[in-house]
Amino acid sequence: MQCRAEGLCHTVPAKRSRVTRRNRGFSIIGTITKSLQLGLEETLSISDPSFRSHELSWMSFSSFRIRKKTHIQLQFRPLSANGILFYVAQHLKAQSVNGSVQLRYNLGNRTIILETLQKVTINGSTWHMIKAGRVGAEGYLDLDGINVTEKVKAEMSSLDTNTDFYIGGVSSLNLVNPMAIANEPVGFQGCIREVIINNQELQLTELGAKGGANVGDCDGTACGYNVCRNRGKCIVNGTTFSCRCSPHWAGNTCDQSLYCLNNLCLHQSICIPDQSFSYSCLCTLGWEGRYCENKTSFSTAKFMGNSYIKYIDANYRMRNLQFTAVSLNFSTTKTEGLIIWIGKAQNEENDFLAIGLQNQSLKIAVNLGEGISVPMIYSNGTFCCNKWHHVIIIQNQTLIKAYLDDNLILSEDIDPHKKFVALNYDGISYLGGFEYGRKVNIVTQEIFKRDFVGKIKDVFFQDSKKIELIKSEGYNVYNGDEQN
Ligand SMILES: [Ca+2]
Ligand SMILES: [Ca+2]
Repeated sequence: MQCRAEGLCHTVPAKRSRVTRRNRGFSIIGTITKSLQLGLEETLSISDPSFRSHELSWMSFSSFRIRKKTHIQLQFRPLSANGILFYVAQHLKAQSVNGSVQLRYNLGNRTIILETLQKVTINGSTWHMIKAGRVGAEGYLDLDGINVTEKVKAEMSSLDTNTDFYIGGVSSLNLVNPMAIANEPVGFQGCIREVIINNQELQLTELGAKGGANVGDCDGTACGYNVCRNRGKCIVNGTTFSCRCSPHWAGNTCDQSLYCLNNLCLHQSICIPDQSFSYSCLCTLGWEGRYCENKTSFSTAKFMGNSYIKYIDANYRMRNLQFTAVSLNFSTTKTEGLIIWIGKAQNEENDFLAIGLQNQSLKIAVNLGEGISVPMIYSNGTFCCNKWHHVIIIQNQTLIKAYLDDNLILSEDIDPHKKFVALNYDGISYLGGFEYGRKVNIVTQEIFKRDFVGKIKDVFFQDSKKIELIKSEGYNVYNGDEQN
């Protein structure tokens, strides 16, 4: 077994994968093993799934939040003209109907159906790509680059689901809501690969799935779609595989950069392979230098882009979450950037209070509950040229006040009905950006465009004690004290 950089274990020989699975304690996954023994005696692991419509054939995955928006992208190679590709109740699905692709969803009042004009090839020779979803009530469906959209009068705009995500079929077809399908419910026949839901790719393997039945392997070998990463070539080797990696990549699945293989990055820094046949080290907070070999300390933090500080509020449990106050100084030369994000930032439902720059204006965004407030923008400031600015944000239930350089620039009640009054930030705040690989525009859902580049100092959070930035978690943050 070998582990990828992000810590996901990837088992090469299939027999061992069953042991791993048993250790994880999923019982329902046993059905996949059974079907594998039935369908593919030689190949024991699924590297690229295939589904059979004459049997109940499906894979399931733990769902995550898709309430406000749902974006599904997947590739499929059909062998029949009807079948469920993706299903989650109550009630959203992309399916293939008589060779067209349909997206159906129902937010509570009526079922909306989008259907492609073109038909898919059903002889199993062609991979098709679907991008489908909805934002609020407005849906779109794109098959191989040709788009259908549907504007809907939004009486309802959120999708509440409580089932798993199903791929290729559903565990019990009589549970499928009749509104969600065109004819009798039928599973998909053919292969499916690269399923991405709200920027999160599902691991379509027996280790990645939560449950499933009668799933086969598309090419019938341990190779298949993307088993070898970074354009490596997969070579079948009995029931296992090996990868012939393209230049500059190494490891069993070609997921390790050759440049980082013997890197000299010190003190838990992250090795980043470089275009120019080299690498650089992203230093943990408190270290600097080419290989992060020099210890550093500072009170002014300098953010380079690709930098962040994550501050944990040790007193979170004692806080009155109906009242939040944050104060800090910043300077920058850029027109865009996230300065601070108070909140967990794990999914779209999490509360947050955020400050950043957009188009050289100060932008403040707050979510105290299920609705994202309209971001508030103050545009009279000019933030440039490394000039220091002082900003204070105060949340008192739904009343948001902001001061810039001691002038009150904002005083707004974001919800006079006071439906949600507490900022449940889970004790977590980010300065300048998020963890490596978590892009600001994706995590913030385009509220902010990029990481902060500039300096931040004198951060006060909730009380009168200045935060010692250097003692937090962080990466790629440098000494920004004035003598530097
Ligand atoms: Ca395969
Ligand atoms: Ca809240």
